[in-house]
Amino acid sequence: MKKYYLAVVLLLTTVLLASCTEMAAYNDKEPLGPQINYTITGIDAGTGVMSGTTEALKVYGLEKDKWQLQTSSTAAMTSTLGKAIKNKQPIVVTGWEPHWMFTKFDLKFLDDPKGVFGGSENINTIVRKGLKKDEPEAYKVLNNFYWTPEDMSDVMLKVNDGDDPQEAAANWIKKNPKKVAEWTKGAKKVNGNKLTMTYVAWDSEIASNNVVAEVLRGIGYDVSIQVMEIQPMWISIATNKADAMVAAWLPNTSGKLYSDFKDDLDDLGPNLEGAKVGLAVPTYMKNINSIEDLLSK
Ligand code: PBE
Repeated sequence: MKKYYLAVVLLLTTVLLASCTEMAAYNDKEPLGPQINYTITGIDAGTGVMSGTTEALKVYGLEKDKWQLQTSSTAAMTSTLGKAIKNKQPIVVTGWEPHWMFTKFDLKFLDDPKGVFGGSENINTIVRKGLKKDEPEAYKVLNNFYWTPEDMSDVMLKVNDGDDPQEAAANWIKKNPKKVAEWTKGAKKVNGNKLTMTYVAWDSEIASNNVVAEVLRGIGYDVSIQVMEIQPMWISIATNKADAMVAAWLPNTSGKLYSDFKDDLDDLGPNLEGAKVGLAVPTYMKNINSIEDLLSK
């Protein structure tokens, strides 16, 4: 009987030790690839940052070097990132800004000398053809909507801290009456006209979409917001199934979808400037500064 217990204890210790070595902190004396199984932690398939990363794997020769991209979701990616950072472990993620991951964690974008992810981006507001004629007041507000990365981050952080998105949006509106007054300037009140906005459940778009929807409700619209995947979101506007979206990352990240659908949309231009997309790592990975540094050499 005793022997049996001893065997169990030994087995458990081995399992524990094995999981400990797997959870090792980042070692900058060793190549990075083997430490993280040559894996970049990604988000939902079909997004611009995922296509960009797939392209980067080819362009930088990372694919040949065994690197791969793991598909998941924003929530799973940020949770894995948070755990890695807590234990100073190595990790490479698909990153973008504005996002609270850059506010909550010490992260840096990796240099992209081959320009796969492009530079600074805008987020544009896109509405369906005919909205200007059918709902001129909503069109005015959507056309005027413009805020800064800091504004968007404010709302995102509140939601990340547990606020309900609609409530976080309403609070931001209360605190920023001047900005909101500029967006609603010249827009007349309406009486419960229906409006549909579509969005993808990225933290950035949960913030922008809820703020714009609340502002439109403020002038009397009955706004429904519908969450969907990225491609259906673009199709919903191009086929007049929905009225507006505020989530077009251009020119690069949503560039392919934009060129596919641009003839069937009304592009109202940037609602935010200074967004960015790329690969990111925690700052304690001091010797990893460029996508090229991922290569084993
Ligand atoms: N994102 C957030 C999106 C656009 C907004 C960077 C995850 C994408 O990659 O398509």
